[in-house]
Amino acid sequence: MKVDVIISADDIKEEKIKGKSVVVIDILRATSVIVTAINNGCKKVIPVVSVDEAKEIAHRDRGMHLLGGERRAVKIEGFDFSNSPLEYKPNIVNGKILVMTTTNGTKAIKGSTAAKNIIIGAMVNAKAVAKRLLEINNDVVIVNAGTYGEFSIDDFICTGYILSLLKESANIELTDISTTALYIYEQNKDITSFIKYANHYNVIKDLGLFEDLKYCTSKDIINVVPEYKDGEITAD
Ligand code: 3SL
Ligand code: MG
Repeated sequence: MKVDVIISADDIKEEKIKGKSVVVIDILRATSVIVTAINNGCKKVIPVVSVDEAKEIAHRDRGMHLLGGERRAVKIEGFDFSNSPLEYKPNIVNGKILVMTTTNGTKAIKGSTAAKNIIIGAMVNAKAVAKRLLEINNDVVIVNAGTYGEFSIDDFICTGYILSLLKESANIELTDISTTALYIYEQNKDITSFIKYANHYNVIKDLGLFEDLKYCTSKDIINVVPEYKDGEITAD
């Protein structure tokens, strides 16, 4: 099993992901939201790139749909929820469909459609993601959503954690960038010692969202592995 890494949504190339199993990671905060919502009973998540598309889908049946996401890290006007995973509680999401648009995360998911499978990963479900990848046993590309088209430390360290979990149970072939992600994780297993240097970590911190940061950097508190297929994210 070969594992490669793409560093931002803007760097996805079809030839790099075609036929591969992709894991999309945006721990701050889109994929942490998706994993949490699905774990809390959300029927499915529909990721879209634009605000207008999200509103158009949700307004087809406003009672069934929740509108969630962000622009510049804050709630979008007319939306029900922001991009804080802590808002997606069981009593809010159970049985509902979440239509979601975020700056980088939903863009990375929609940009990965040439892949064989698209798995939604975060720190909160990393162990479950690694287990699923071992079951699938296909070459993997870990797509980091990044931030505004740029490399983001937060997604990269989560990538390193997933690589460390894969390495524990399988003989994996690493590209140089995968080796770098693994190395950085191994030097910073507590996560925060390195993530604190990420620009986006400090954007969320400056907004006072300390609980979001604590939650999104928690390892393995959720067992579900959401998967994107035909425009929707669900879990078995
Ligand atoms: O870019 C994204 O997809 C978001 O997760 C960013 S934010 O953390 O909600 O600002
Ligand atoms: Mg992010």
